Amino acid sequence: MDTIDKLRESIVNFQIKEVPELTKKALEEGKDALEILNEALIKAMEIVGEKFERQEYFLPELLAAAQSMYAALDILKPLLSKSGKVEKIGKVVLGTVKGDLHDIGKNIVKMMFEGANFEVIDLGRDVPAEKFVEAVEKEHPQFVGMSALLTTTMLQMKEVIEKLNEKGLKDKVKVMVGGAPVTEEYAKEIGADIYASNASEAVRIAKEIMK
Ligand code: B1M
Repeated sequence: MDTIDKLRESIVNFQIKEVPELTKKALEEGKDALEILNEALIKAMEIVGEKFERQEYFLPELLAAAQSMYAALDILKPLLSKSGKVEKIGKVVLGTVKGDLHDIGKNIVKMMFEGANFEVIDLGRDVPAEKFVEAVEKEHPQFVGMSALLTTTMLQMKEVIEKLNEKGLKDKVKVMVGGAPVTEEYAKEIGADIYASNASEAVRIAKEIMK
């Protein structure tokens, strides 16, 4: 078992005390921060989700695993969002939609955007449609990004787009959507401009648009 495997296991088993040490060890061994994120942290949360579905894990375990993941993410954050002093290449308003408390994916998207030199206005989680619209009005971003992890809350994305339309703002900003239940098809159906299945893809597409 290499260090990445051990780190993944320690997140799945919420051994939060071991997590910082293993994360630092993986970095010392020369593992790339992005590789650690994808192979240990994100994979661990997939396994945790499967255990929840099989009713091996319940809410407290989900939460403990999420806390363990954050213990690793805190160490990786400066490496993932390291941005030079060069001018920002664009602005993104980002949040998890109303009714949804899942913010790990949104926070990873934020870090990756910051790492690519975008300015990110983070609205947090459980963000009502009006707040997204207000932020677009005030901040004039090139992108508004919404994350949803529940099949029930992804419907909120449509509401935000409708409200942007009502205010005549829809053509002034590119709407980006993502999160586990969201699909390219759904994005098209609700009139979103961009669908991204993961954080790296989200940033790659945004950078292409800014060119
Ligand atoms: Co919950 N949860 N959860 N949960 N949870 C899921 C999502 C679930 C799939 C688990 C399962 O049943 N297998 C299920 C949803 C079922 C459904 O709707 N289809 C579920 C449920 C049911 C619930 C509750 C309803 C449980 C209950 O109370 N009975 C409850 C809801 C609370 C609420 O939101 N109102 C709940 C609560 C929680 C916790 C609070 C305990 C915790 C969240 C802690 C936190 O986020 N701070 C939690 C967790 C941890 C999970 C799982 C296990 C892991 C989610 C995660 O962080 N994944 C999850 C299982 C799963 O997803 N398989 C589950 C890692 C993260 C990096 O991935 O967020 O997908 P993800 O982000 C990716 C991409 O999707 C993409 O990039 C990211 C990185 O590459 N991406 C974007 C995300 N947003 C993007 C935006 C973009 C572009 C790309 O553009 C803007």
